[in-house]
Amino acid sequence: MNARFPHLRLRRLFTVLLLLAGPGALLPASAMQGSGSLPLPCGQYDDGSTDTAFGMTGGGEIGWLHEFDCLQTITTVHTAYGTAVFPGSVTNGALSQIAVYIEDPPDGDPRTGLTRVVHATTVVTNGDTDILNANPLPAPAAVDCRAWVLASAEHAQQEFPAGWDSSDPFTNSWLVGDQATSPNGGHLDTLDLNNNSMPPIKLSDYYYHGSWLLRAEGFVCGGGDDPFFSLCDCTTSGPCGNHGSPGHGCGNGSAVAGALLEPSGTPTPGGLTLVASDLVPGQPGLYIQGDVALNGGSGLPFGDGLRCVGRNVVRLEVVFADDNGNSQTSVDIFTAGGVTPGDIKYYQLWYRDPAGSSCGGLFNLSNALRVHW
Ligand SMILES: [Ca+2]
Ligand SMILES: [Ca+2]
Repeated sequence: MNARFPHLRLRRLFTVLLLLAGPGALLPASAMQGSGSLPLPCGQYDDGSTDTAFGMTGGGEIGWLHEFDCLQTITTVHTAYGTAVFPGSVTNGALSQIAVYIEDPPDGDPRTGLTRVVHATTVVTNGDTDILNANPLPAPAAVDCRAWVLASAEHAQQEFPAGWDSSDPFTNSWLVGDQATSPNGGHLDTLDLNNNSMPPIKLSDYYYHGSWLLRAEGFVCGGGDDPFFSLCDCTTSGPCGNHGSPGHGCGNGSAVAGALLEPSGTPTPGGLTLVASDLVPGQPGLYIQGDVALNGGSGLPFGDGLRCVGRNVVRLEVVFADDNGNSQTSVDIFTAGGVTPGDIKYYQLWYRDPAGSSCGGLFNLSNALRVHW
């Protein structure tokens, strides 16, 4: 069922999985009909209660993954640890990782094509209670409606941190793990999931149908959320250490805070103005529109800043900053951008910085703005 694993490995994995379950807690496949009828909110597959849990026989760090296809931007990941039906399945305070990935091409298989776009470390909290702990991400992940979300926990032998809900027969839940005796020493490589002693495995391949207590929260694709969302700030990613203030682009020669792009008005024909501040006085800037946020909303180094906006880029307008380093658009963005109501577009300002350029790139960029028209 998985040609990538040599036979021995597969047998061992299979054995590991069978031994993993909480003592006596596994349901046979025939008992897994589930309710299956209640529509769940976007970003959630579980019903809030675990029925068993998984861990690795030798201990190490185990990670559990879901794919979500309904969130434009993910801001928070929720997970529970262990299971209420098996006390002692996890240790509070143990290291836990949270990660969000985009997949290209999005084929529903996390063994290929994943790029980690957001990562955080936390600790196991409220173990064995089924309480879903909220982990706000250090930066919102713009995932364009397809993303993989992972949570992990380090654990000892005879512990089972990955809480499993088999009430609903969900079939795309995955596990990955690095065992304590592996070359990585039981530390899960979340950047390259295949670089672990147990690369990603799909639970339904082993006849376990269900989901993790693992949820994602953010801005729903095509939903009635706040039409404006700021992303791609430069608080930790200045190309030469010129990090900006929260919400701003990277520091420039005139403002260490970096340029700030904000909306004014409403996303309607003739109703939206883009407003920028903390620019370089007297210098020109180009307002641009794109269809996607680059690198999952974290941007890519470009000049002294980050390029955040891509695909079908439209040059909206060149505006010179005033003596105070401010500028704003005067064109009708709806028309200039060729927008259709319902579109999601991304905006950014790309401006010159010829005198005091922090990194010598002579140009810089603001944060980006997502607008749901
Ligand atoms: Ca349940
Ligand atoms: Ca893939």
